[in-house]
Amino acid sequence: MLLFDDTIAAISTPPGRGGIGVIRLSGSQSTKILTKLAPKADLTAIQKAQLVEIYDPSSSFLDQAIAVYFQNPKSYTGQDVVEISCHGSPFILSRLLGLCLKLGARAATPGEFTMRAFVSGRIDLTQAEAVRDLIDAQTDYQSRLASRQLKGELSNYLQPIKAELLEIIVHLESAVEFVEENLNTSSIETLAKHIAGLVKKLKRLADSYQFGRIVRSGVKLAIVGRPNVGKSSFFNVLLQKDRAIVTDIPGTTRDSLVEQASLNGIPVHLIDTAGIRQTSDIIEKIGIERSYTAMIDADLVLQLIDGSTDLTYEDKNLLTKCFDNPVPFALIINKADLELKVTPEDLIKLNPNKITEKNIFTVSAKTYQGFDELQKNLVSSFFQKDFSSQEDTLILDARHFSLISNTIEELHEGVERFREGYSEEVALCHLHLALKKLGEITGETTIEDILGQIFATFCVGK
Ligand SMILES: Nc1nc2c(ncn2[C@@H]2O[C@H](COP(=O)(O)OP(=O)(O)OP(=O)(O)O)[C@@H](O)[C@H]2O)c(=O)[nH]1
Ligand SMILES: [Mg+2]
Repeated sequence: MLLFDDTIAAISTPPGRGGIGVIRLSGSQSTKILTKLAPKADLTAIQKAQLVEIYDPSSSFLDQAIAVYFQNPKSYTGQDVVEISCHGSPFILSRLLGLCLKLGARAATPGEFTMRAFVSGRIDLTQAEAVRDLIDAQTDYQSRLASRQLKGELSNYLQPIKAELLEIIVHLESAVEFVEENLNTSSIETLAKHIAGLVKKLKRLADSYQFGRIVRSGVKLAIVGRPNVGKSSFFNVLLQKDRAIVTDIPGTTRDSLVEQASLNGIPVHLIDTAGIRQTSDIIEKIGIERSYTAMIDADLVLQLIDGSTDLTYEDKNLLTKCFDNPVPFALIINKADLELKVTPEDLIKLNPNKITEKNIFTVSAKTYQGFDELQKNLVSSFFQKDFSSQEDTLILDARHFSLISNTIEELHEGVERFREGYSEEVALCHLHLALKKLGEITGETTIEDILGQIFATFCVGK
């Protein structure tokens, strides 16, 4: 077990000037350090903000600050914690931190406060990871999911599964102990059914990772099409700023442009590309090569079509490339403010196996019509289930996904060994492993190396 008998200190607010800057201390020396810095601090004022005068013990008055003392175990880390909110001058903050270190604290490493919270049992590992995700969240949806996990949503989902698995194991262990013969076929099938129920719940979680991964790291969306169909105009609408140059001259965009945006709370990396056509212009040719590369690298390709004119050879040629590309695609009929010459039905007819109503959107980058629908449905239309509109528990973390997949494998293995007539000990071993893997998600069973890796991804002071 990790032991934390030293006191750590860090500046918990971001670098640079600010209205307020916070120094945080955690450990048994926290109050001693506070009284050395602020001799008049009242240590009986627990969890109460108090105005204190901070002195450099060897010289002079430093700043007026608000100090709060959280007595253990009722603190973020479960230890004595002191937070000093002083004026947000980088100079004062670094001087104050220097004094804390001189008075016996050690500089905290990234995530060390949260690691202490985990080790003292204040939060489990999924909640600790949620703290990091909440700080890193860049969209409203990401932050909502992180706060749900912080409240223990994933742990609560897993808890009954773990309890049930433990019950199965205990039952089997006692059967092994007291019954001489192997389990009979009907008992094995009852067990298999029971385990299949657990696997179903775990599989639902594992399946949600396909979407969760995207919520966490974002989707790469490549906007492609022949020249002048309105790719750059469409890109600008999604970005909500006039980023790409738009003109009525075909071949305006020469090089791929990448910008970050958010679609219904999901982060997206939008790529505007050069219009694809036959050309002898060397610069344009290089740009078009990049458009093809963007199509291959993307998570989702959006082929824009100018709905106000008939489909051209170039449109159809590019469509064939979309069919052959392993990346999923959607077709956007643009310029819907004009009379439409291309309808979704026309496109579906071209290849009903590959084009369905689900992957066609009709919009106007001029009047913005159709964009609400597109924002709402574009990303989720590529997943079996619309996770974004539900309050379902999602997994976003590769670590959780891998442990849940391992658990499912061990459960399958266990049942198979029983069916194949192996000794109960062998089959039970897989069920124990399954339980261990589940425990690793919340941190009940874990090893220090993994903790080090997880907390290293945090910021200092958290
Ligand atoms: N009426 C109408 N015109 C549009 C719409 N979207 C784009 N346009 C016009 O179509 C022309 C081409 O738009 P762009 O956004 O530059 O097209 P592009 O596909 O990026 O073109 P390239 O960069 O040349 O490949 C411009 O004159 C736009 O104003 C739309 O929804 N409706
Ligand atoms: Mg363009």
